[in-house]
Amino acid sequence: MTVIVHHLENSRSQRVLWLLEELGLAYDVKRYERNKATMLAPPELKRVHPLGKSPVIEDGGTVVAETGAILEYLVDKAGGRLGAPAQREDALRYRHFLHYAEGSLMPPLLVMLVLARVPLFGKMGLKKFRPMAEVHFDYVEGQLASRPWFAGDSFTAADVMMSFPIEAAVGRAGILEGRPHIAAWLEKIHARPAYQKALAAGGPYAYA
Ligand SMILES: N[C@@H](CCC(=O)N[C@@H](CS)C(=O)NCC(=O)O)C(=O)O
Repeated sequence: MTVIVHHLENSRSQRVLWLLEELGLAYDVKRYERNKATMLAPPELKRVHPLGKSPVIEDGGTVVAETGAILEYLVDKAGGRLGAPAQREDALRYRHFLHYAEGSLMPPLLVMLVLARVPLFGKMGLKKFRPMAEVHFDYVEGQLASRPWFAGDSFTAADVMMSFPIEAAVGRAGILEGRPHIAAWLEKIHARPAYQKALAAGGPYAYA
């Protein structure tokens, strides 16, 4: 069954296209543009899922929303490829990063995005807030200094999951200075043929 990806330009759903390419699963992309003034998704997305956010996929009659849940669904569909590694420590790290990406790393980036748009006090808020975000950026750098991929020695869906917050952090917070392992990991993922194919399939993506 061909998976339909409801894909919003310049968004987290780029990860879904990338994983589909890595897994070699058949998919069609339904593209949506953001409202130019609010940057929100268009109302049509609410017809697919009540949250009206992207990504959302349809597979036959099944609708799945939330990136982490979608990636797990696709890994299952591909018979477990690029999913949890066999070794216990790697499998635990795999699960950790699958949740950490949206659960812990994205929230400070969202705060920074909002503060950057607040006139006057935003700048001051950003300065106060920055050290809290730095804890995360240093943590990620330390993890990538210890092993080549987030779960261990092999590329997994956890790397796909971590791509958007890291790309967003580079764009919003300029995190690469003094963090060579994040920079090297980004170079590696961007060079993957599946990543490049997904970029071509998805259209505008300001973070690559
Ligand atoms: N945690 C959710 C977040 C979904 C989300 O907020 N998606 C953004 C795209 S980056 C969106 O649809 N924004 C448009 C809007 O909120 O209207 C996930 O990972 O799927």
